[in-house]
Amino acid sequence: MLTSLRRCTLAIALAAAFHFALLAAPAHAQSPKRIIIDTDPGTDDALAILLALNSPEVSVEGISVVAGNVTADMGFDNALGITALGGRCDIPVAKGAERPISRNLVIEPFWNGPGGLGGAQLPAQRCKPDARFGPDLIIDLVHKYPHQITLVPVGPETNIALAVLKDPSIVPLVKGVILMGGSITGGNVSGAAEFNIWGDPEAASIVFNAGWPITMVGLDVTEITLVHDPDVAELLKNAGPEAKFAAAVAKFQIGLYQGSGFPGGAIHDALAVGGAIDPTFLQTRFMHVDVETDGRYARGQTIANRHGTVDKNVQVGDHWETVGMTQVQPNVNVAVGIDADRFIKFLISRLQGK
Ligand SMILES: [Ca+2]
Repeated sequence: MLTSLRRCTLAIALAAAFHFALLAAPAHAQSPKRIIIDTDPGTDDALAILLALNSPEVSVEGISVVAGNVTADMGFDNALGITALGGRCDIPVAKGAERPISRNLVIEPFWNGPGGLGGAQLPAQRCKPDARFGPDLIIDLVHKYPHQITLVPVGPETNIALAVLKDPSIVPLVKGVILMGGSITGGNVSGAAEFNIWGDPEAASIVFNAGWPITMVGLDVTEITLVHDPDVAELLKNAGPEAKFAAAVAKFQIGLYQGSGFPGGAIHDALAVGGAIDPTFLQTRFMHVDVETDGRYARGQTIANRHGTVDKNVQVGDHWETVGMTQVQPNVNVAVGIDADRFIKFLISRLQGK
């Protein structure tokens, strides 16, 4: 009895030591996680891209641009400028879908300001564009690095859905998807829906039902993770070109959101990249999430099933009766909590640039 107890204690101690060693190892000591950013830059997109470019834990293998916050043309030009600013013209940047799959395009000059970047000025230089169509770049890279690519969509899901429709064989070859979009506690473009999902709900439905591991970083966490004036001041200390640009974007976000009743500026997309870099920023819950594509009031809502069941009803004579419950399978890790202060400190330190 004592012997087996000692063995058990030793096993637990060894397991704990191993676990601690894993936790203690800096993330960048392991090989970088390969990511593709699918983006509509876009103010917060710009910060998300710069965060990734300044983070050794991830290797940005490609950037695909989608229409959303701004037109695909404007987003493409911005993406080529942001990668130039980050000194990373080795990264392929490809233009993708110019409109949603079956909806009119709605862009957001109100929320993204002049140039789609809140008036922040990019240097004049641009990287050379990749000639491929955005979804084709995604397909090529997933086949080049099977089981290694994490997709980080931070705009409407159009490019990702088109890639899945064109080549479904990529689905089991993708390591995971961590997307900015959705909400389970109310929307921002409507009472129900968040912009990226609302913009192309049919595409989002394809992505959510594809069968790959998904983490949804939605308004539930992005609206409580805000930058403030002292963060801008911190960025401007000994600022190089990247930090000056990031500070201008952050300042725009603060003004914009404070005008909407928030105590600081949201930087939504940066959280998806942050979650790819270090998943411990987020607390998640595995739930079944459906995307509303037919809604009268709820177009683009991401509807999470808290209990993992729906009622089972059968017809009895002229009416129906609930006779039990049917299980639904979870498909999405929903971010329900965030270590906001730690993330903002991390973000600002990385945006200080090289
Ligand atoms: Ca975006």
